[in-house]
Amino acid sequence: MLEQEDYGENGTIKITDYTKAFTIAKVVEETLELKPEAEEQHVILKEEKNIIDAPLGMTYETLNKLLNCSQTPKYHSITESSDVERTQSLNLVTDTSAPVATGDTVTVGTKIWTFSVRGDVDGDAQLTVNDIGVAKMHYIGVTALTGVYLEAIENDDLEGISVNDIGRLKLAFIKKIDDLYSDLVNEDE
Ligand SMILES: [Ca+2]
Ligand SMILES: [Ca+2]
Repeated sequence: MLEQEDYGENGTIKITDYTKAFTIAKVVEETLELKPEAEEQHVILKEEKNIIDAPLGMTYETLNKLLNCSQTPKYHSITESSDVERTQSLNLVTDTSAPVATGDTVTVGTKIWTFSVRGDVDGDAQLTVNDIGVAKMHYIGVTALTGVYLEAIENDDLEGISVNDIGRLKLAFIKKIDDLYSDLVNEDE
């Protein structure tokens, strides 16, 4: 804390003690918050996991409008190289009209959040038969998904991957439900 005597006549701070000088150094805030309207658009910030949930098809542009960041956010997407080793790298997003995919990131200063797009389990920004396949492999224990990829399957109110989560992926894929946020419908309809 600075005491009254630390201030000079015209409000300037007299640095007599360097430990005080450090405490008044401006801390660069690196914050990301969601605007109130984000929730109704199914964008959810999972603070403790550094994950942002987004719906299928949402573009970086749209997402960007729902974020309040202390600095200009930068978006990166995973692209796979065409070389034999198929290495993956994160590249700066230049086309903001493209949809966000599971595994993409947003950076504010030095802080990074990763996107999990509900239904996009394999990270290609779409819900295809492959997503259902990857989800099933996880469910039967052949592979173990983690992080944003696991989060992308979670689409009912119960925590943990159940047959219902997989079922809802299928229903959305065959368009029996409008999207992964719809209430369950009668499959016989
Ligand atoms: Ca996908
Ligand atoms: Ca679940």
